[in-house]
Amino acid sequence: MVMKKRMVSGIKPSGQLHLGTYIGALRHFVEVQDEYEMVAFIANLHCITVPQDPAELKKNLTDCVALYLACGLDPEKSIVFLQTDVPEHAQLGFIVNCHTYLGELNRMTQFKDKQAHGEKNLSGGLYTYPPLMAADILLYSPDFVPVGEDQKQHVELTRDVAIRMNNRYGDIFTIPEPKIAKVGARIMSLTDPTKKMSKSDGINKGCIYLLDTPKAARKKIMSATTDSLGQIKYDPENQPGISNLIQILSSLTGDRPFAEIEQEFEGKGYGEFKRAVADAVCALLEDIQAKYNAIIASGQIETILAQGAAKARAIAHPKLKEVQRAIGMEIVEK
Ligand code: ATP
Ligand code: LTN
Repeated sequence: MVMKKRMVSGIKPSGQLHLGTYIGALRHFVEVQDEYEMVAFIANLHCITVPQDPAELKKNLTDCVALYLACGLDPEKSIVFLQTDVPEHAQLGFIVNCHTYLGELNRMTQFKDKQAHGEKNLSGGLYTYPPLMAADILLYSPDFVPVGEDQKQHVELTRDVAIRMNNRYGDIFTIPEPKIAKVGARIMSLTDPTKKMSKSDGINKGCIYLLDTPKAARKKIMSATTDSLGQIKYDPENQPGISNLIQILSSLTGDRPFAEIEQEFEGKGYGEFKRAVADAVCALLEDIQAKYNAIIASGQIETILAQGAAKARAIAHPKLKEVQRAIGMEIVEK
C-alpha cells in the first residue's frame, strides 16, 4: 500500500471562526483530505495564551469542532481532535521550547505587534507559543502545513528548530513546509482593507463570522470600504477594498481567475459587484450553518473527538518517546 503524505494544521478558536479562517485555512484542510492524511486539531492550548472567559471558550471550542465538520472535514478520512486530548503536544512543546533561542522568539511578529500596540500583561504563554506550535507540527512528521500568510513565520521557526535538533540528536524530525495558497491567504478587514480580517475585531463590521446570520453578513459586505475609482480591478495597492472583495469572490467560486471577474463586472457599479460577493458569501454561510446545526443536534461531537484523539496519539506518542530517547531523557525504555 502506498502511504499517503500527511498535512497538519490547527485553528485557535480564541473567538468565533470567520471568513478569513475559512478561506485561508479551513477550506484547504477539506480540499486535501482525499489526497493527504489530514491531521486537523483545535488548538485549545494556544487559545489560553490570551485571557479567556471559561464559558465562552467552551462554546467556541465546541463551535470550532462543529464548523470543522460542517465545512466538510470527514472524521473517517481526517484526524480531528482537541489538542489537550493528546498531552504529547504540551510535552514536546516544552522540549522544543528548550531548543528555541530567545532571539528567535523576539523576532516573532505576532508577539511584537501585540507588544507594539502597548497591550499590557501579555503572558509568558503568548511569548513561547511558537515552539508549542512547532511541537504540534513535528509530532506528526507532516510533509506540509496548510496555513494563512500570517503563520508562515511560525512554520519557518519550526523548520529552523527541527533542523537544529536533527543536527544535535540525529534525524528525529521530518522538516515540514508551509503550504500557503496563492489566493486568499490574507483576507482583509472589510472596514480597513489594510488590516487582516481577524476575530479580535470583536463585533466590528470588518469581520464576517461563519455563524453570522446571512442578513448581517450581507450588510457588512454592502457597507465594505471601497474607493472612489469606480472600477472593479485587482490592484491591492490602489484599490485594497475592491481587491479584497475580488479575492473573496474568487475563493468562493472555485478560484475563478481575477481577470474573469474583472471582465464580468466591467462598466458595472460597486453596488452590483458587492451584491454578487454577498450572494456567494450568504450561500456559503447558509450551507455551513445548516450542517453546523445538524452536527450540534446529533450529539456526536464527543465520540468524534475521542476517536480522533486515539488516532492522533497513536502517531504522537511514539514520536515523543523517540525524541525523549534521542535526547537521553529516559532511563527505562517505555
Ligand atoms: P485571528 O487573527 O482571527 O485571531 P489567527 O490567525 O490568530 O486569527 P486562527 O483562527 O487560529 O488564528 O487562524 C487559523 C488559520 O486561519 C491560520 O492558518 C491563519 O493563518 C488563517 N487565517 C486567519 N485569519 C486569516 C485571514 N484574514 N486571511 C487568511 N487566512 C487567515
Ligand atoms: N498558531 C496558529 C494555530 C496553530 C497551528 C498549529 C497552525 C497552532 N498550532 C500548528 C498550524 C500548525 C494560529 O494562531 N492561527
